[in-house]
Parts: sequence; structure tokens; C-alpha cells
Amino acid sequence: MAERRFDDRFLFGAATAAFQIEGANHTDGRTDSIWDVFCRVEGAVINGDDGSVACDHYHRHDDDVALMASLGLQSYRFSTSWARVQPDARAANPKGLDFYSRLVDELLERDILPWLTLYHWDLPQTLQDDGGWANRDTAYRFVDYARLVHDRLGDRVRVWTTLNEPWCSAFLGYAAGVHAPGLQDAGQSLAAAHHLMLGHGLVVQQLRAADEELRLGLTVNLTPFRPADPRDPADLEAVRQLDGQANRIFLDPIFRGRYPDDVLADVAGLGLEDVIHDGDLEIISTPIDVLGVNYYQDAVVSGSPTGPVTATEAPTDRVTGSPFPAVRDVYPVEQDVPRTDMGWVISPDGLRQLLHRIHDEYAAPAGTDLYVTENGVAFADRVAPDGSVDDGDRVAYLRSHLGAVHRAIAEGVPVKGYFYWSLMDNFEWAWGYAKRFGIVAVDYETQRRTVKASGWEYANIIAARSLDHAETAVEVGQR
Ligand code: PNW
Repeated sequence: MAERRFDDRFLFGAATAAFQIEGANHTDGRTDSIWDVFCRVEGAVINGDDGSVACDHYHRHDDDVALMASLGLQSYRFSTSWARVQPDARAANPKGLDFYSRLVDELLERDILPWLTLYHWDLPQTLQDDGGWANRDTAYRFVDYARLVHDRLGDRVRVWTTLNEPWCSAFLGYAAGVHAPGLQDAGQSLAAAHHLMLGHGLVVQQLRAADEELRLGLTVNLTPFRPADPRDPADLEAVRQLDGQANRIFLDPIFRGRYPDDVLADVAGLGLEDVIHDGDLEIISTPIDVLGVNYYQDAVVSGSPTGPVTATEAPTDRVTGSPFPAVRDVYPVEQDVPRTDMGWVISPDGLRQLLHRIHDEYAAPAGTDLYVTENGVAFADRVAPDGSVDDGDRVAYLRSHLGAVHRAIAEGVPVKGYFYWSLMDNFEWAWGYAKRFGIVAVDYETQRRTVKASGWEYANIIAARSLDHAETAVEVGQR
């Protein structure tokens, strides 16, 4: 087999998000976000964990950037915290902006491309008190915040993504209630989805007008759904509904300037059409330069009951709802494949197929560059007595998914880069610190960071720009 090399322009990185790593949530003027408040809700987060300390990255950013450099990362995808930059969504907080400015300088000093996400789920609580993303005004407030960050960092940060995973913000937050703000209201979830995209489009227009050289876009999490039986119309109907409410409800407005007719029909009566104003879809479909795809798993579904249906696993016994606001007769089908510590199925070929579809149907016609902005896995770590972490299962996950990206490229899909989620173990939302996604282990008692075997493997791949590297380029644990 030919060597699986990545060309010189392919970008290798790792990702994090502000709330999941920074801690220092009431330091230097930062105020509560919806996640600070949600963490105080009984049963919302496993073990009552919260983000007050997390990985203490706010105080350890310099060491963390040095760690990134030791792994040879070419880019670091991070998010800025709205409540740190603009406490209570009011005046700019110079100390909050200073923190991100130092971080960006440290990255640039080490030749690491800063890839900035403006919204990774931590809305200032004061905006939630006024309805959050279900309130149209939040989209305009998002522009004010984006402008503050851009005014300070725009001279050095060239790649800006507006939203991380609007599906999670809208539907896990407002319909399922497993994420902040913890609501279970289908109508609000659809309004939130629309206003998130409106905010995205407004910010793209604002930043484009400020500097036409910026690379602008957003990141969506996409889930491929496959029918249990491709000849069974009921199974195909289940796929249509889920694909509509997970994937096309975002992709079509952004790339085609309209909601899919079948999705509008499915959600009729839930108020989506009432919140769409004239001109909104033109704003939402403002051309973007980059589309980030986050991929974790795919799913097989059926339109007929398939035996005992296991409900979505929730971290605590708190009662949660469906993240799909309007599906009927949709049943998950057990796949006989290995699963991660999140219970998610491991399906690297799903990533290859997804990249083909997104390229063919959306990115290529729009001339938008495609990146994998998250892909990664939670496994319970086995720490050896000498402190090393031999996470061979994560090594296999990383290699198989990078292999899927490589194959997609070889088959003609020009994927421009890959970010592993996550650089380090961190606050995994409703799962608190119980789930570990990092290629770097974090000891939450001491804040000691230890590069896992997967981290050294990634360093090897990056150094060789190849999946078929000589294992010894970077000795595991020898740095
Ligand atoms: C993403 N789902 O979240 C986020 O961008 C990260 O912040 C997060 O830590 C990571 O993936 C791992 O979970 C998701 O239920 C959370 O389908 C839940 C889902 C998907 C993505």
C-alpha cells in the first residue's frame, strides 16, 4: 500500500473550549455564564462537578502552549469566554481581553496558528435571564461581543469561527435539557437554532466588513444516520427526519439560504416560521470560507420498534427529553461494534462518508474549505505506576479516524486539516470530570499534565506528516 502522507498544507491541531479548561470563573471580572448556573442545578452535572477550577488553564496557559509546541501542533482551536470578555454582556473587560491577547502572542511565538471560536456554549447568564438564544436580541448582542474580541485580536488572529455546534446549543440546551440552560421546550429550541444562525451570519458580515482578509466560518456537529434496512420505507423515513433535524436544519440555511421544506413540515406548529423575519436567510447564508465538521459517531435507525429501546443515557437520574423537536416513529438500532466510554459507537468510515457528502452537497458548490474541527474519544485511562498513560485504544481511534480523513482526501475530498478533541482531559459538560478525551492527561488534584501514548503518537504522525511514520521519530514518553 502507498504511504499515507498528508501534504504540506494540511493542518494538524488540537481543540479545547473556554469553559471546559480555563477555571478562574470569577477572577479578573468574569461573571456567570449559563454553564456556571447550570452546574448549580441539583443533578445537572455528575458528582456536582463545575468549571470553577477545571484545568486551571487561565493560570497555566504558558505551560500549556509549551506543551502544544512539544507535540508539534500546527494549530490550536480554542474559544473565548463571552462572560470574561464582556461580563454580564455589558462593558468590555480589559483583563479578560488581556488574557486572550497573551495566549495568542504565546501561540504565535511558537508558530502555532490560533483558530478562534467565539461561542462554545458559555452565554452570559444575564442574557439567559432575558430568554437567551430564544430571544432574537441575543443575536445582535453576539455581534457586539464579536466586535470587542475582533478589535483586540483581529490584528493577529486570522481564522474566526462564530459558533461551535449550534445543534448542541439549541437542542441539547433547550429541548433535551441535558445542557445549559436545561430547558425542555421544542418551540424555544427551534427559535434558539434560528437565532444562533442569525447571530452567526451577522458576525460574519461584521467581521468581513472590518477585514476582508479574515478566514470566517463556523463549526457544526454532524451525525450520519443509516437505515437499518435500505429497502424499508419506514427506515428511510426515520433517517429523513433525523438527518433533517440534526444536519440539514443548519446546513441548508447556511449554504442554500433556506430551510428544507420537509423539515419545515415536520416542525410545523412549533413556531419556527414565526421567528423567521424577512431577510434573515440572506444574512444566515452569507458566504463563509471555512466549514468545521465535528464528528464523533454515526447511527443506525429504524422506523419500526426494534426490540427494547435504550433511552439516551443521561449522566444522572435527572429526567431529560429528546433533542429532536419533532420526530415520529424513530427507533435506534443497536450496532454490534465497539463503543467508547461515552457509549458512542466507533465508526471511522462514517467520517469518510460524511466528508464526501458534505463536500459534494455543500462545501464544494460554495467554494468553502472543509476542516475536521473535532474528533476524539473518551476512554477510561489506565495510569501506570510510573505515571505514564498507555491509551492504546485512543491511539487506534486516532489512527483509524485520521486514516478515514486520508482516504477521503485520496478519493478527492480536499479536507484541509484535522483537530483532535481534546488537547487535554477537561470538563465534559454534564459528565463533569468523569470522562477523559485528552491526548494529555490532567491530574485534577495537582494539575499535573502527562502526555498520553496517544499524544506521542499524534506528535509522531505530525512530525512525519504521515500515518506510516517510523515509530521512533518521537519516542513514547521520552520527551
Ligand atoms: C462536542 N451529542 O460536544 C463539543 O464541541 C465538546 O465541547 C465536547 O467536549 C465534545 O464534543 C465531546 O463530547 C458534543 O450528544 C456533545 O451528540 C454531545 C454530542 C455531540 C457533541
